[in-house]
Amino acid sequence: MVTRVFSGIQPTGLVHIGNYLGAIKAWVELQHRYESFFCIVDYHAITAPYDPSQMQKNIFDAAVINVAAGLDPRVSTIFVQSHVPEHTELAWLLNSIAPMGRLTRMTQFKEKSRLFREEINAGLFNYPVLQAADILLYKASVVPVGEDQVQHIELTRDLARKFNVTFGDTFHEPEAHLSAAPRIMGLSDPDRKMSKSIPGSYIALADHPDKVRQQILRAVTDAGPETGKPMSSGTANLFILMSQFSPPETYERFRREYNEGAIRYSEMKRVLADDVVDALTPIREAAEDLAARPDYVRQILGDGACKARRIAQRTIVEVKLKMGLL
Ligand code: AQP
Repeated sequence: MVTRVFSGIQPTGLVHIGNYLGAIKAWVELQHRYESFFCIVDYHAITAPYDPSQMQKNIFDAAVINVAAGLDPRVSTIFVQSHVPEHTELAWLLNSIAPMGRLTRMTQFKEKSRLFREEINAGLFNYPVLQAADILLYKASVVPVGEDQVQHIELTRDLARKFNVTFGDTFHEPEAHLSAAPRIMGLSDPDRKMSKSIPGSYIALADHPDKVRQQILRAVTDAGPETGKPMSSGTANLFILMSQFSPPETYERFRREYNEGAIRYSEMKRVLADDVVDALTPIREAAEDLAARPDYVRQILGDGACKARRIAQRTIVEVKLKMGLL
């Protein structure tokens, strides 16, 4: 049996370094080891308030930036969720075995319900079931995601197990694959995760170098290390970014200075900003080239949907047969 990788990204705004370090970087590595499916999950994106006139642009931009970051359409299947209708079909079938109580306890549902108090919809509540369908449709066993998604992958495992027990062996129980930096915090508020929907919290992969520098220089830290006190979340976040973007000797030098109480955050930020700019420049340039070839980008998504759909249709027939619907 081939090992398959599945993961997704919402077209909800500018893709940022949190998405990159938590998920996309691992996708780029794993695509050369396993059969890989990467999905722009537009049906997930409509569960929160959004601007319909921006949706197609967001989908296009998400495709561009992911390919620019290294997803290779020659080895990976890259497609848009709503182009493969079997995603919602399987989600409905899985809804019939998904426990209501469990969905009520999902952290993301609780957080987003607080955020969009006036707009809590059934789609937001059922979001994790659609996510389980996304993964199980391809019988994926490896799901590279950020830490915020682990609870949803656990639900996916449980739904796979329950389906297998109830209707006969069908699905793998997929595993979340976490990167070395699975939770990047916001730069303006390091107690909340970096998010597309929180302006000031993120650095977008396509940001201009001046903006990248400005965002890092403004990042919240603390007045300086205090003996006996744990490192503040803002400083810890900068060290995580440094561990990912800077050479090891740079990271070690600033850690030593922090331990000795001699660190100058302004200097640390300047060095980190240069290293982030160096890492992001090739991605931004590749994205500019790709954006100038919209037909090529649409062809990647069209080919991806055709390939994904062939597999998705096979799974749906198998599931419906097992559930007595065929
Ligand atoms: N801050 C983060 N640190 C590490 N990983 C992250 N991911 C998201 N934020 C971080 C991971 O990126 C992948 C794609 O995320 P998504 O677009 O599907 O959803 P999200 O978690 O809702 O991302 P945002 O940026 O926070 O979007 P909004 O503001 O629209 O809610 C996922 O694997 C996710 O874990």
